[in-house]
Amino acid sequence: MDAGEFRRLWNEIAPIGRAETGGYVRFSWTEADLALRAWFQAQSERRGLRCEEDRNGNLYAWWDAEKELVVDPDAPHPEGAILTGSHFDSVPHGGAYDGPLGIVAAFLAVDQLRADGAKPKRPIGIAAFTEEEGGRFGVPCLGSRLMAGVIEPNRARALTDPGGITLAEAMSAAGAAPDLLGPDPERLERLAAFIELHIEQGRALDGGESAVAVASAIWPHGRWRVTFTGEADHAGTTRLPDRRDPMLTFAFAVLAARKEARLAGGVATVGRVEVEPNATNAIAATVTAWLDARAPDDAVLSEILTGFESKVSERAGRDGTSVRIVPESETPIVDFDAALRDRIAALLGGAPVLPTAAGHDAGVLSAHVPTAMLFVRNPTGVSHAPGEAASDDDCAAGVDALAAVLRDLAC
Ligand code: HGY
Ligand code: MN
Ligand code: MN
Repeated sequence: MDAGEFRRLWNEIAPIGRAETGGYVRFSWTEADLALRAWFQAQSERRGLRCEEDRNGNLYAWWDAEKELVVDPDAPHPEGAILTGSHFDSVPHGGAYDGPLGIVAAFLAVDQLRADGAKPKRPIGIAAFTEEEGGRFGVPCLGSRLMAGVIEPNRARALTDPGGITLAEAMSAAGAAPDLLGPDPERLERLAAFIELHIEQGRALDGGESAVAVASAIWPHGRWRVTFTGEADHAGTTRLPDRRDPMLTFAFAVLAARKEARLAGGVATVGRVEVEPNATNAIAATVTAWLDARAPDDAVLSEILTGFESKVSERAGRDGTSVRIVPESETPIVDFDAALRDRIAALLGGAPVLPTAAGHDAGVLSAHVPTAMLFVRNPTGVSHAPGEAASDDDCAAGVDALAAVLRDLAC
């Protein structure tokens, strides 16, 4: 793949959802998302691919309409389809590549296969999964979790964004049908494999020979909503001994999360907080914070949470406040399909094999379909922030790798 060809297609979506910060604000079912969905459909049509949207709002572009591929239009292909793709949505002011790189690379990989005269023996699909980051409605990989039946549709419909709009309202406003949300086992059964290309969210490849790596595993991880409740009062006239200030317990909790993670060998982050009434001259009534914790294995993750809960409860007792910890999403360790992993690493000339602490739709699907991930070198290692970067040459190398994998699996 020529780096210039990558850049030309990449530039078609680069301006969509870009903020003053240089980061991206691409939340599901917003104007930016609808523009990206329209772009996806246009790319499908431009290539004569069959574009469809599933009951959960995930998009697909299928290379299966050509006569030699269609065994029976109403029946699944006997050998199953090969699906690739990723997601468009971002965290607030996230990087350009996390998600969209896997979709743009997929369209270019299909172009490359066609230019080479490849004739797939089974359908090849490109997916754009909705709400992978959970940046708007709070639950990550929402589109793939709904498809896999791991989140209850009514809970999903009622999820709200920071402005109080429910997923159902946002979908209806965008012309989608929230009543259809739900498991899609038939669609999963039609898949023989899912391959997600993604920017590396770290610097393991930086300075090395290879621009592309293969994923081995996804760390177990989760997010918990922590509500600290105290007693609202005057910032000036309330004596210190009389205060029940939830901000104190919150501040302790942020430090406790970091300490428990460091001691146990994992990571923990509090990057989002809401305060009520959020007034300069009033002691807060409540503080709501979100804990993101991840670890190399389930036991370490559990150790972090157990330590966090006990330390914070003890501190709340001293502060005269109360604390409620509610899990919003928990993802067990994902070990990608070993045979597929090794087949791809060999195909790519012995590409490095790396674990990741980032969650992906591939992680959700791996419980139902043989799944693999390709990582493209990120020289800054930064992700979920404007500094996320990848060179056009490395992105083009990612396209070449994805095309080789699709050729190997489908042609
Ligand atoms: O948060 C994650 O790990 C992923 O980027 N959605
Ligand atoms: Mn991400
Ligand atoms: Mn991602």
